[in-house]
Amino acid sequence: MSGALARDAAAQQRAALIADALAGLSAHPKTLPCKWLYDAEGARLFEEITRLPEYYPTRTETKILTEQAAAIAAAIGPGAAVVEFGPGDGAKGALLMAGLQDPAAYVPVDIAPEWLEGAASRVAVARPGLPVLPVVADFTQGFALPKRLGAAPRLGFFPGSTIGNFEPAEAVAFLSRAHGTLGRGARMLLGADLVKEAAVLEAAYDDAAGVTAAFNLNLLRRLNREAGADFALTAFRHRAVWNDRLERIEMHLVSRQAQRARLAGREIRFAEGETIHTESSHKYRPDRLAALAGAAGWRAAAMWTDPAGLFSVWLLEG
Ligand code: AVI
Repeated sequence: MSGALARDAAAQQRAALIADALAGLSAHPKTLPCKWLYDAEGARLFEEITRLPEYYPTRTETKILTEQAAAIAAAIGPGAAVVEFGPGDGAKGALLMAGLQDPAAYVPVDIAPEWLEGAASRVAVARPGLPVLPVVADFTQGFALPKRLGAAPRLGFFPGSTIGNFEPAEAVAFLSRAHGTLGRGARMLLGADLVKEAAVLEAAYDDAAGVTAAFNLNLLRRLNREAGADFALTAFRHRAVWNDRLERIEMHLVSRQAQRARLAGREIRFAEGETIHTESSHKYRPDRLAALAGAAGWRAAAMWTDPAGLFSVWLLEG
């Protein structure tokens, strides 16, 4: 990206952050979209979270992909063109691609080109000679696939239980849009975290080392830096709570006291104990996940899990 284009993109991003923050912080209850958790520091903290002893999803999904690699490859068959939605550091993409029979191509899709470079080179190392065709696009929206894929059977790959960060209706919309992007006859390999005891879930989202707390509070630091806000970081604390009715973990920032903050020239008031809801991480029961996929036009063809039943990896057919 040229310097001018990068500055334009940064200005647009900042305007969108301010608009979301003003809307979310004037709502009742207050809320902020979780996508804003991922500035450079947020992305770094999230990587650290994935290695925490309490945060089982990454480790468990990786174990399923490793131990079930042969079964997954057999179910997918030869020649697949794999389209990964938001590849992160590419570790899971590399793992999947290494096990597949004769894949046709790997297509990592992300709005942030810097993420794509890392993922692309990781997969290139895992599978030398494989065409790697990165696409810069917002993967939550429709986008065009590279023409070079030709008629190769398409496999979407959406690991990490990122599907859980969507509201269920948004998850259906995403899965159905992905279906449209991948085309008729496509399949999708999807990672989804499963419902389990509240204590295990709450520990995973409120670790003893305080990394998840730092990840959540970093959102206020970002608003101070990019949205002209003046939040006092020590005046808020992190809370992770299991919402049993909605079967989701919620992350909140709790105001320790009655206070006011300014953001983009506007005043925002907080009562003592009032919260900003910053993220939901929905957990699924297998039947609910199958129904959600079904509502988006997919049929569950196979599901792999770990012996403790913590996490699930699904093969969906279009
Ligand atoms: C990215 N996403 C799947 C993570 C999750 O588990 O919902 C984000 C996260 N938030 C706190 N810890 C991890």
